[in-house]
Amino acid sequence: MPFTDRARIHVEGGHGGEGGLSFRREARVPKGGPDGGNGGRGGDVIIVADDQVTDLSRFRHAVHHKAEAGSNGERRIRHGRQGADSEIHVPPGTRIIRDDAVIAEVRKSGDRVTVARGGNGGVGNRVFRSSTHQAPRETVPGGSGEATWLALELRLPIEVAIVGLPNSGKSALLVALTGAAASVAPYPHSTREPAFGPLVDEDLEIHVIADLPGVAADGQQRQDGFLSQCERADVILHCVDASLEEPPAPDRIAMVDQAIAEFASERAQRIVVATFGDPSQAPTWADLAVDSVDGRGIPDLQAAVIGALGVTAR
Ligand SMILES: Nc1nc2c(ncn2[C@@H]2O[C@H](COP(=O)(O)OP(=O)(O)OP(=O)(O)O)[C@@H](O)[C@H]2O)c(=O)[nH]1
Ligand SMILES: [Mg+2]
Repeated sequence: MPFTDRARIHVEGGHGGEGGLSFRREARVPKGGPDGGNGGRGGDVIIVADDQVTDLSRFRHAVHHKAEAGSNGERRIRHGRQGADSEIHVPPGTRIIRDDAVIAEVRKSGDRVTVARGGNGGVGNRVFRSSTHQAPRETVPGGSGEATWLALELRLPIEVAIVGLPNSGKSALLVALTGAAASVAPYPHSTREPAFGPLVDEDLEIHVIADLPGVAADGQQRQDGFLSQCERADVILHCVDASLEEPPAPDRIAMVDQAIAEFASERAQRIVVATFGDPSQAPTWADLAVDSVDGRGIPDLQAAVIGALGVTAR
């Protein structure tokens, strides 16, 4: 299933169990009293962050999530059982949105948010008994569970985002920096999904680098792209093909900067990388030049990324 970072789901708490209507019937007891128990509460729908879940693709087919109903109150003052909660497992970093507003976010594995409460259990006729009202037939029905549509949005916890125009060498750079098995090909849009690779620093800490497809050749954001995933990145590696003359590199840089502006964090450090470049002569518009195919300039870039992460992470 293709990587998916957005979903729409419908959630509904369980219905409350009905209040019981019943009278005690015993041999030789002429007037049995009311003995209907209360209904059980409906279960809640709870969103749970789970690091075993990596994206939201499962919600393409799992749209409706309903918790179990409470069971009905029964004779002999037996109260209904509470309905089981329904847990929806999502990746850490998922935002929960209702009516275009973010209502919650589950950040680390184990975080939980109740998104639809179950209905209250009904009240059985036993409760309505009084000295003047010996044989009540009143009950209160179980309440409906809350129901709503929600949007889910995954923001990956990536530290370094690689962005750039199609065919600018993003995937080749990811491979050179991390050894990831990303698809590298001499035609635009060969990468359809984000690809990830680990960059290991001197303390053997792993930093996740992601190749984010998503800018079209005209600088527009592609609808099927994943540019918004650069939001959490501390470092943005902006690939610019140094072998291309037209449009001029500064114009190409501005196009991509504009496409990521709505997502990139203000504190993110940006490194402009001249790909297809000569590391001994970085162009004036670039911070560094590399050749991702023969690996020249890559160790310097790795050091620059780790240095930048150290500054951002403090
Ligand atoms: N010589 C040289 N070739 C490169 C370099 N970077 C990328 N290439 C080649 O350029 C072509 C495109 O590179 P990709 O890494 O697939 O480009 P991309 O930006 O990921 O492209 P899309 O995913 O299609 O947008 C491939 O054939 C790469 O081998 C580089 O620094 N030097
Ligand atoms: Mg690619």
